Amino acid sequence: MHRAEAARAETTENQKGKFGIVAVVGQTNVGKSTFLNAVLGRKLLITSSKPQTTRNQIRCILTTDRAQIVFVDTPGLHRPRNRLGRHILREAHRAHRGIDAMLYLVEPWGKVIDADREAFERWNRLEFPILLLVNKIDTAKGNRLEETLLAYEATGRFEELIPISATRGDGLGDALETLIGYLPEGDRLFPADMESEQGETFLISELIREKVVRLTYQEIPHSIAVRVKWLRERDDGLVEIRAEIIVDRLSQKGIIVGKRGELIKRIGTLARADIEAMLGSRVFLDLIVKVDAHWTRDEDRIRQLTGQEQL
Ligand SMILES: Nc1nc2c(ncn2[C@@H]2O[C@H](COP(=O)(O)OP(=O)(O)OP(=O)(O)O)[C@@H](O)[C@H]2O)c(=O)[nH]1
Ligand SMILES: [Mg+2]
Repeated sequence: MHRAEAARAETTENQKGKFGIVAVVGQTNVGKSTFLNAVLGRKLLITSSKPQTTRNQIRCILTTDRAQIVFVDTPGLHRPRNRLGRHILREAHRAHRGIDAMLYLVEPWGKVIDADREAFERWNRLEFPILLLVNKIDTAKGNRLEETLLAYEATGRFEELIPISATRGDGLGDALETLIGYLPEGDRLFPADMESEQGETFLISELIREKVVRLTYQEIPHSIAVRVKWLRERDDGLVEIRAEIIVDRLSQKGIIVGKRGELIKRIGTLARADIEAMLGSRVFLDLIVKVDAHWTRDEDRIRQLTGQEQL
């Protein structure tokens, strides 16, 4: 029987749906957020080629005719170099609590990397199934994919090992179907059209942060935060947004503004396009850069500026 037919047959046989909370975990930059955007069919999470793009646990909801899955995107595992890094890592480790399954993402490295071995050593008695997704198979040369699958299988940690490419969309249906098979039966907890547990202002601040992270280098992506100061819908439908890009040091302000204000203008144009797509209305975005000296070293400021309840 064709896979889709089999799935349909199973749905009619088994009327009770599946419900589960699933954490998406792995080293920084392996493509966790890209994978989730692809599965959700919508850009809810920010992504970039720089490490430590995701800073919080972020919950997104996928509802199909067979299942409702609450995916928890997590910050990537990494060796923290400062207080902000340690805060981000703590967020990642919190993701083990109260979940029904875990998707662990790796790249086709050809072996189990040391950082993953260290992560597995921390897992003592995990009471949920873990599925390995080998992402970025479009980049795998020679036998790298097979070697990766064999090496991770040999750790004995995974119920399933599935090759995917989040950017090309390869293997995503397979990954989802296999995952649903491991979820407990249960009723939906959320309305079918609810896609995110995050507030609008958090999503907007993330879209702006994504542009800064993508357009800057070295320490800048790790030194900024974005805060939406206010948001107002005018009678003619235009949404006015005032947001601050917060930097750690005065010297970073000039870099973000750029020569003759060119960089901040580019950040604003790109962010506005994404925010308009998300809100479905025209947006006027006013961005200002503000210095909050050494916020990345102050635990309270870190919590406030990376938090999801900003307004
Ligand atoms: N070639 C290729 N690149 C990918 C694929 N999936 C993700 N990427 C790229 O990998 C980079 C990191 O993607 P993210 O989704 O931000 O990675 P992440 O794991 O969420 O990173 P953190 O949030 O820092 O932990 C981006 O440049 C993506 O475009 C893939 O299947 N193939
Ligand atoms: Mg991410």
